[in-house]
Amino acid sequence: MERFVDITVVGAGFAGMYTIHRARQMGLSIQVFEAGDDVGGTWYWNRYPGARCDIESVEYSYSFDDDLQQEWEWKERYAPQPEILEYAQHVADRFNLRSDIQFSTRVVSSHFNESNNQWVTTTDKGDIVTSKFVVFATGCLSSANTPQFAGATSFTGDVYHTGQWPHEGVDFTGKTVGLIGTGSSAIQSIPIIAAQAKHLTVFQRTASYSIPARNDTIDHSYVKDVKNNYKQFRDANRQQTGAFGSNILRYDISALSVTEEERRAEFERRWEQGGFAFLSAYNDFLLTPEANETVAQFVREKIFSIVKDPATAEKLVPQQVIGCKRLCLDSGYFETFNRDNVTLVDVASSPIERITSGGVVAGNVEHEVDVLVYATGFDAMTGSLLKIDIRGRQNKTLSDAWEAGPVTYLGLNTAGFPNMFMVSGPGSPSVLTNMIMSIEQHVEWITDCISHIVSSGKATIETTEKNQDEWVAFVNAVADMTLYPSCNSWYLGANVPGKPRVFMPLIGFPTYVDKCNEVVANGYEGFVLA
Ligand code: NA7
Repeated sequence: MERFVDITVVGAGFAGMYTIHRARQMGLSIQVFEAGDDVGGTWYWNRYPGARCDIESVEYSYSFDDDLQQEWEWKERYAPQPEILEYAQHVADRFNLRSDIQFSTRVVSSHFNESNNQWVTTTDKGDIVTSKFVVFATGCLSSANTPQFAGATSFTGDVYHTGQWPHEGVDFTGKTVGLIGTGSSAIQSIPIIAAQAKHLTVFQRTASYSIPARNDTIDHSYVKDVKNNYKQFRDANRQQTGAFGSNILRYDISALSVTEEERRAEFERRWEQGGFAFLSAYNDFLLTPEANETVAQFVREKIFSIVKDPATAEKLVPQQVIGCKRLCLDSGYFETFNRDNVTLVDVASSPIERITSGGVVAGNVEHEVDVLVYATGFDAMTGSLLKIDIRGRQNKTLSDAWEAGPVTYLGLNTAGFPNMFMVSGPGSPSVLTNMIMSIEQHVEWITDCISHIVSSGKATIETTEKNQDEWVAFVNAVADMTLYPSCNSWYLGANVPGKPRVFMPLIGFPTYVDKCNEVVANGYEGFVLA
C-alpha cells in the first residue's frame, strides 16, 4: 500500500507509542510500523523466565497523563515483564494507539529524496510510505546478539535467545540445559531455569556483580504517598543523574571520607534494602578506583559467604570495577550455584570452541546439553538502526556515516540525514536512565521540533558534522572522567566483535535536558533549518 503521512515511525514500544499520542495532539498524521504483533517493544520480546525491570514500577511508567498514572495499579516493587506488557497494552487501548500502527511489519529501508525533501520508507510487506519526517523508535536493547560459534547450526536440540523468547514459554522439565552468558538476562533467568531443569550448565565469560533486588508485592502506603505527590516525585527524579531514585539515592559523601566500619554498616543496610540504591551509598564509586574497590570488595565477600563451594565462588567473584557494566539485580542468583543440578563453566580462560550436535565444547571438554539458551545480550543502541537500509543525502547509508562508531548531535539527529530523528539514540543519556523518562523527554523534543518546522514553513532540519563531532567528543570526555570506560561493556559496543569502541550513552540526564532546552531557546542552535 502506498501512502503519504507527516511522520513515519519505526517501532511501537514506549517511544513509538508516545510519539503517536503527541503527533495526534499536534494534528500531524503518522504511520507506525512494528515487527511484533502488538505494542511493548523490549517488553514484547524479552519474555524469558524471570524478566523484570530493575527500576521500580512507580517510576518506570509514563508521566505524561495524570489520570493514567493515578489509575494504573502496579502489583510488585519491580514489575515483571508480563505486567509491563499489560501496562503497554492498557496504554494502547486507553489512547486508541493501535489504529496508527501496522503490526507484524518490519521496515526494510528508509531513503531521503533530495529532490522533494521527503523520506520513502518500505517494509517487508510491500508497503511504501512517503513522509516529511522519519522517527526511529527502534529501542536500545532490541537487536539480539548471538555469537557465531563454529558448528552452531549442527546443534539438534532447541535453541533460544533471552531477547527473542517464545510467547508460549518454554518447559525445561527433565531437560539438560546449557546457558551462555551471565549478564542481567542470565542472572534473572538462571534461578528459574535451574529450579525446573534436570541439569543446568552455565557458561560464564565475565562474572557479574549482582545485588539482591528484594522484590516484593508493592507497598500500598508508599504508592499512596507517591500518587499524592506524583508531579513532585517525577520532577525530583528528573533531577537525578539517571532520572530515577530521588527517594533512595544519595550523592553527597565520598566513600573515602568515612571509616571502614561506617562504610560497612551503610553497605549492609543497602544490601538489605536491595536495588540500585546500593551503588549510591557514596558519590565516588564511579570516579576513583579506591572508592570503587571498597564496595566491590564488599560484594565479593557476600558472594563468598553465599556460595558454598569455594572453587565455584572463586569463579563467580568479579574482578572488574563495579558499576562500569550495568549492575544486575537478582532474586537468588548466587544461591542457585549451591544446587546439585547446576554447574558453572568458566569460558574466559577456555573460550567456547564450538557447538556440536549435542553439546558445547570449551577447554577440550564437551558439555552435553539438549537445550541451548543464549543469554548473550544485544547489539545495543545501534544494532536495530543499522539493520535498516537508512540513506540520507547523496544516497549515503547510515552504516557508512557511522563506520567509525555512531555520530549524532544530542543523540537526536545525524548530519546528512535531514528530518530524521532517533528516540534515545547513541549520544543521549538513554540506557543510563529510567528509559521512560528519557523517552518522554525525547519524544516531546522531537514532536515540538517537527511542529515548529511545519508551522514555520521550513523544509528541513539537520545538524552539521562539526556539531556532531563536538558532541561525540563531549560524550566521551564526560565518560572519560569516570570509570565507565574501564571494562568491556555494551555501553562501549565491546560485546559485539568488530563493533567500533565508542562510549555511546551520555552520563547525566538533568544537564542533558537543560542543553536540549537551550538548543531550542537559541533557535535550534547546532541545527541548520532550511
Ligand atoms: P549483557 O549484559 O550484554 O550480557 C551478555 C552476556 O553474554 C555476558 O555475560 C557476556 O559476557 C556473554 N557473552 C556474550 N558473548 C559471549 C561469547 N561469545 N562467549 C561467552 N559469553 C558471551 O546482556 P543481557 O541481556 O544480560 O542484559 C542487557 C541489559 O538488559 C542489561 O544491562 C539491563 O540493562 C537489561 P561478557 O560480559 O561480554 O564477557
